[in-house]
Amino acid sequence: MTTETPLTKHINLAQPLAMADYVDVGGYQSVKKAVLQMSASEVMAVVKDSGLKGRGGAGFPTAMKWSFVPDFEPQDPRYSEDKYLICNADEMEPGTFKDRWLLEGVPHQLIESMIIASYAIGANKAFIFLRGEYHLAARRLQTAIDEAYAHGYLGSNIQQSDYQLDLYLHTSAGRYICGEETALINALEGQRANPRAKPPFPQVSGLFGKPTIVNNVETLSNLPHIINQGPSWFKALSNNQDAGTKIYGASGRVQRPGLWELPMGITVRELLFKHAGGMQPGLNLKGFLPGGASTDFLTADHLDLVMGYDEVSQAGSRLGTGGIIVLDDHNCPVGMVLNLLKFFAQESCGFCTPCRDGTAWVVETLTRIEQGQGTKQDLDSLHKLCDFMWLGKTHCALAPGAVEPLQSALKYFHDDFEQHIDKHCCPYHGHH
Ligand code: L3W
Repeated sequence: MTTETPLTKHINLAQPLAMADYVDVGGYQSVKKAVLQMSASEVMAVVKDSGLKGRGGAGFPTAMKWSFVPDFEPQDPRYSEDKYLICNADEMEPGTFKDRWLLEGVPHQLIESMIIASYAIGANKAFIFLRGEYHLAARRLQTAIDEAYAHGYLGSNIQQSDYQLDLYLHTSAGRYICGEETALINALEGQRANPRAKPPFPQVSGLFGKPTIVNNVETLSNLPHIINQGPSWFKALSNNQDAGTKIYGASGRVQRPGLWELPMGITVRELLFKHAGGMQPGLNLKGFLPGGASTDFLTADHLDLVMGYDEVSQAGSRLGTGGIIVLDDHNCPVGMVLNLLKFFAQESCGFCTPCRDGTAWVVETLTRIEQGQGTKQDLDSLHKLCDFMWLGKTHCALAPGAVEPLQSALKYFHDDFEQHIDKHCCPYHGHH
């Protein structure tokens, strides 16, 4: 356990560190160490030992993902073909603002991180796929990229090594689904942002059909610190078996909504009551989504839950992005789920029927219930729709993600749904 905050200690939202100041606090040291003193496979081995897992929502082990990039023999014609690294900065999960903090506050850290990752996987071209609305981040990233080229950290012969990397900033056209890695790749190619079928996974056939690694901003931002300070240091940062820190967040009617870099594996209670200051006066915690809108609700019975990948999954939800969305006892759970499902319905790419029509049916049904015109059959329909939209029946994870808050609300807040139907109105109406 630790109080170290490697990812965020150099954040300055008013004016991020320029190259000279960033180098003064140890910035880009990891690049020199990696490209001048380590082989790509040594970098990969250090990251593997660190236990770093993806921070975008899925928690997939980072070095394992990298290891799927094919290592062609020199005589193979594919040996000299491009490989790509893409930073997924298309942050659009409701309740999730952690990457924006890193992008606006310490853009050089991301560039440094992307050089390390690109070197490890043998990529000479890398892209930042940035949420379209993140205008300030776009300006600050481009300034930092230009500085990195000017100081020999990007381009050819990085720091007099024979390693070359070009880094491009691409701004998204603005759909939630553009953050799904294969839809992102389609968007970057200039195609419509529908997800692709997996397999093949992007690690084997991604951008322009070439091996491609897509990693989240927060995941990548750990790399310089892992290279500089080693896997044991990284593992010791956490409270549980997951290594490192996590940027957790809290939104909803807590005293101090915000973002905090904390040891991986702190409890929900510590996050919501110590850091977010507890509930606003007169309100009680009724439930929460642990990591964005596409996770299952948990309740006040889960306050001692550890916010780690396995622990939250065992409780029936997912750590997701670690951005907790809080539901209080004066807010209508049906209204909250309706609001979330409207988002998913709007953001469905429309490619597969369960998602395109399922999310729309759920919105129609929930609207009826919220307005006091619902029936018991509507509740049965919602349960059936959860089944129709579940994993394995859809083209990608969007609809199953939308099902998570819905199915868990039906489970934990069943009485609230019943009351809307029995009383022919929203019982919370006027109590906000
Ligand atoms: C090779 C296999 N690679 C998995 C790789 C895969 C990907 C990574 C995770 O969605 C979740 C989603 C949202 N061989 C592999 C493999 N991989 N199996 O591992 O893959 P996966 O399928 O578990 O998840 P995903 O499709 O990447 C991510 C949830 O995150 N979410 C949303 C987050 C949104 C943001 C944002 O807006 N910034 O973070 C929150 O919980 O619902 O379930 O790279 O290639 N056999």
